[in-house]
Amino acid sequence: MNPFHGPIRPLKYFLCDIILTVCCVLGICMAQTVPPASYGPVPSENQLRWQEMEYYAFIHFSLNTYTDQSWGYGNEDVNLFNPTELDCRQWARICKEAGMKGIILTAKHHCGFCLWPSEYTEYSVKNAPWRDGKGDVVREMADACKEYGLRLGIYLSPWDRNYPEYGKPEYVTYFRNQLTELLTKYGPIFEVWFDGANGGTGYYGGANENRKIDRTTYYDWSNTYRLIRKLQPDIVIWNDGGDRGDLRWVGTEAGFVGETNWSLLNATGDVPFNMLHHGVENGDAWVPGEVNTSIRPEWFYHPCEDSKVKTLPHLMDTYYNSIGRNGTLLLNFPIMPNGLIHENDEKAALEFARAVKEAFAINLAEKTKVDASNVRGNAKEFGAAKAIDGDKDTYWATDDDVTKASLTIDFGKSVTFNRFLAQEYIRLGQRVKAFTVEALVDGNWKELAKATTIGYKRILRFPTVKATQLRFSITDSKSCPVISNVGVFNAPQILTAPTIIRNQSGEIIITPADRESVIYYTMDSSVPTPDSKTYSGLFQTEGKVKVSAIAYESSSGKSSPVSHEQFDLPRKDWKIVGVGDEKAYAILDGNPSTAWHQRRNKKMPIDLLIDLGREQNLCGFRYFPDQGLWGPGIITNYQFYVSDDNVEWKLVDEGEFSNIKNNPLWQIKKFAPEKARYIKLRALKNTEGNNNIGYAEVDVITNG
Ligand code: FUL
Repeated sequence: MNPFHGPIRPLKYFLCDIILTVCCVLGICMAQTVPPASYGPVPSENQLRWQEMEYYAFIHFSLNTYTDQSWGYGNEDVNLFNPTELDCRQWARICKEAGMKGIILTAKHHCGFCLWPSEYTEYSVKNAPWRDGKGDVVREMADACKEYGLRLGIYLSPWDRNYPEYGKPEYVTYFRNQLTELLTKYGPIFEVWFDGANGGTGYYGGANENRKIDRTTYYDWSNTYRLIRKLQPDIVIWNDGGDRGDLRWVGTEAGFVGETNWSLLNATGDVPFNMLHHGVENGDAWVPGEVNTSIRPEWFYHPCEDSKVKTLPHLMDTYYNSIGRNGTLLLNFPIMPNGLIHENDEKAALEFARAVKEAFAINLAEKTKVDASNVRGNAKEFGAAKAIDGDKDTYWATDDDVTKASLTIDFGKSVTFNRFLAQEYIRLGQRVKAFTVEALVDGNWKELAKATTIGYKRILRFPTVKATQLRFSITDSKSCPVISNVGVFNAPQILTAPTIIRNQSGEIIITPADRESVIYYTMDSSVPTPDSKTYSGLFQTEGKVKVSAIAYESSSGKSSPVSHEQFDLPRKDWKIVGVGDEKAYAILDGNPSTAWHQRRNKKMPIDLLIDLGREQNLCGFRYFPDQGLWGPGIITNYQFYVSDDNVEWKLVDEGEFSNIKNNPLWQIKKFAPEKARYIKLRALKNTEGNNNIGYAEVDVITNG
């Protein structure tokens, strides 16, 4: 009887079936040993080369350096420019020692002053006393970069507050002529940087007026880009000025990109903040994020910031939140009036470089036993071992239909670690949408971290753990995952400086970042040590005070950097007048993370009126804008009034808070001394162009 209940087939057909089946199986295997096809947009060679640079410098230097301004108006005297010790080799040496791969120089900032002797304007180094008008900072920078093996980049501000024709088509020709000079006379340029700022007002050859342009059309970017790519085919274009370049701004100058960070955007259409910050998951163009931030609060040099250079913990956070989140890091050095980088900035940059090197010195994943839940076609060339072979051009990949897969690292013994690093092979696109990291501790899997995108590089931090195995599980991916590298590290702990605030009652509150450390503080400007006073809870102060504090960990004997804060008058008796909202006192609570907004139905100008309780000797004020990312209502143009009686008001200061939108720092304004009991901060304009005004803190500066 035929067991298959069908007609009996000749033996030769069975043989054919077997051969066919074997061929099919082999065929599938062979198809799967072909590398994965690319998925979605992929980087260009220029973008890849740029991404692999990871870390490079910004240099801010111009006439602002001599006027203590953030943005020059365009009428500053060229004679101010006379750096007596200018040495681009010092800048290059520091950048090189700091592990950077290039330098982007502000060849022209918004004030229009040119650091090279442009033949198209008189507003340049050629009319400055420096080197008798024969100097060229761009040339010296290019030579120094060459000597130190660094790549050179150029910042050329599209907004020019000096040029008389700014706003007319003639300026676009001028701008392109300048670009041509910069892109033809100084060797290879790796990146060109077009700042999007356009405050409108300026000197403009003496017109002193407000000039509005449409940033999406005025510069005719497509033709400008064509010119750039013709002159420098290997360049990448950064543009925040209304047209998609090769790279994108990440929506903040504070030094971080979103935890979810796609290197994609849509080639056309608006790019609101959330897209800049996170990219667009299904964007149709490869436009990766560059995190630009300064080593001090401001971009240009201000002597008052010599003590505000970012601390090691701050810079390490920046590292993890930029390079560790699929971004590059563009870290700025402001140049001093003498033409050098300040020693504090150098020290901070080198300390930062040492700490990064130390954190990633030993990859515990190297030479371990790795295994993957799925390997493309079971082929060795796509096996898990390719993710730990130190070769950026090999990768672990799965079969095409797999979007969830895990890779397990068996250390073969118990090891201690607190960092995990992963890299996708981005030549084939960015794919991973979600992943977890677990450790095998005492025979049980324990989740250490959960994250979303990977991209070129993702680094996760978690509390130190001791484990024998680590499991990296991709839980969602747009297409089969392609992982070129994984790493496991044990980074030394770095203590973060405590925060110090004084609340409205005059109480000092010191908070450590790490709850287990002890706080020591001083109030006489001396550096606190474990022999200083121990902070055991808030304490009352009167009058002006200075507080310095450290966090100290007795088990390791390590201390944090020192925090310093200086407080003017206590604000106990201050009253916010006429708003009828208790929440408004967030402005006076000393806490920079709480804010209050004026009602939106008010019309501009919008006033904030404060009764100081009694007459004070005023000589300035401070404004700290709402730090929120959404609709912070930051004041850009202001007037400041004082009064004895809340009836007669005197205008004592007015102006702009330059660059406050991108860099919402404390704004400090001084004016000629005035005795008064009432103050009024009048907002004339905000960053969003509406009538919502936000304040985190407002304070006064007094004489005596
Ligand atoms: C900003 C500018 O307005 C700042 O002055 C600085 O140059 C920074 C890098 O970009 O938008």
